[in-house]
Amino acid sequence: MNFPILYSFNRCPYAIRARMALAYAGITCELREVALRNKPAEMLAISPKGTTPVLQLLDGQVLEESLDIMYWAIEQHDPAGWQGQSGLNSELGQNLITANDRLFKPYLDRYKYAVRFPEQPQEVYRGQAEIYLQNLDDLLRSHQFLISDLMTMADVAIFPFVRQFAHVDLEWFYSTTYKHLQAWLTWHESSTLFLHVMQKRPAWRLGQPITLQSPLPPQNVLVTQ
Ligand SMILES: N[C@@H](CCC(=O)N[C@@H](CS)C(=O)NCC(=O)O)C(=O)O
Repeated sequence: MNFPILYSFNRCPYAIRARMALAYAGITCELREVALRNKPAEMLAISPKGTTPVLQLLDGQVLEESLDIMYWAIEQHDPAGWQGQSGLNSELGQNLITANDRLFKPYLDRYKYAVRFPEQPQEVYRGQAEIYLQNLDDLLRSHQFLISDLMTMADVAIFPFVRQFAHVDLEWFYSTTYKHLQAWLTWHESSTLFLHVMQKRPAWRLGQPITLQSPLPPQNVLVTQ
């Protein structure tokens, strides 16, 4: 094996943030696109919990949480300072990511798959998620990105989830007063980095030719706005 292997699902927000961090950090990896309904035995053998993304490193170590993959990637190389000025443990960044993963994501799931949660109308779930979105919009009022005018890990870790939320009802999202959040989302969705990691790949099968995810060219890494 010449490259770390990433088991990934194209539109999974956790996998998107992992792929973005790897491409940003200049890491080439073998990309194995997974069909969630038919997970490859090779992935389940190294990560029985069966979620994407999973990264198998060259020394055999397995990272099976998207944030661990992001941390590992930017510890290897952090060309535009995603760790932020206060380092990896920027308290605000950490808190925002934790709130995204633990509070916002469950509401997002209920909003997106409201038919599976008939206890409340869809708008109720949307309203619960909006408390978090309002907080992001307030932060983006004062600077271009969540923590400052520079992009950090928090922006990348959170953006795929806001994207998923917006796409449930794009017309509604763009009709709201979250103007800063809308601009931030549009910026990320059209960024070279995002488009780079969203290239479609056929589902992986053992024995097929290897598909690589290449690093983002250095000239694109440093563009922040
Ligand atoms: N905590 C995990 C969550 C990953 C996750 O839940 N991924 C979803 C896809 S977006 C998944 O694989 N779900 C399993 C399934 O649908 O079978 C991480 O951060 O990597």
